[in-house]
Amino acid sequence: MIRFDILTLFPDMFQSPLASSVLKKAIDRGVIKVRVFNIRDFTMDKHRVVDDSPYGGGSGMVMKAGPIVEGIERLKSTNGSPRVILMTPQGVPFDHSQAKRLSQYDHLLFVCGRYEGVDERVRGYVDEEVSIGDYILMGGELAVMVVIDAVSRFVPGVLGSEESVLEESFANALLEYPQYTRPRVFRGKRVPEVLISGDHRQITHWRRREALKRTFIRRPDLLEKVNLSEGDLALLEEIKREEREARDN
Ligand code: 6GU
Repeated sequence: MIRFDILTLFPDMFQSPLASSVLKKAIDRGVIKVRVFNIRDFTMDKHRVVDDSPYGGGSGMVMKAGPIVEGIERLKSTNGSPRVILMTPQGVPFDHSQAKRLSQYDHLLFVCGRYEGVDERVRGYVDEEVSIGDYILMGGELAVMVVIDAVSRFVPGVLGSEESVLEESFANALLEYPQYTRPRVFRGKRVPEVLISGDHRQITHWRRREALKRTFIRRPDLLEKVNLSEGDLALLEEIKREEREARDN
């Protein structure tokens, strides 16, 4: 079981992603628990102000430290010791290994930044900062959903055992091989013969080759990090030769 708590100015954004598909089932089964808290509920002033203009001038608004820190401290005092994560484009890039690492905690508390940022003094109350890529989102809300989805895949009981094995594929750092289902011919395009052959050794070989080929063409950077077998390296040489020939023709 893993618990995800979220501090956000927009709790509504979390309703439908958590009410669908695998995450909903995991929540229903009690394997993951998600609670969403409105930062505005931790304000102390009459007008429940959560942001203000930046000292030193400039455009936009900055999220005030007070309500965020109050929220973090209140959730800590009532809920043990969550790992506190600030969602920001300035954070550590999120990837497969980060997802696996975060899944080892039993309690994560995400703080969603909005607007032009949060008061710098919030940083003293967070354990780490996470970004989901090199682009700017309106806020951390969608990024938190991405992180919860990817982390949950590593939590025992969220996926079926077959899917869990599949999860190894990115650790194995290759892109997936092409998949097909019925019909055998779709608008003139046939399913590769080998997949209907019933020859499982051939199918495994074909899939490995296609995975290597797809990775070589689309994400050659991934091949740098992966440990390839002698057989894989031989296939890769074949693939490279084919690609060269295709280009030269
Ligand atoms: Cl975590 N937040 C925002 N606002 N933008 C992002 C991001 C996070 N990760 C990538 N872009």
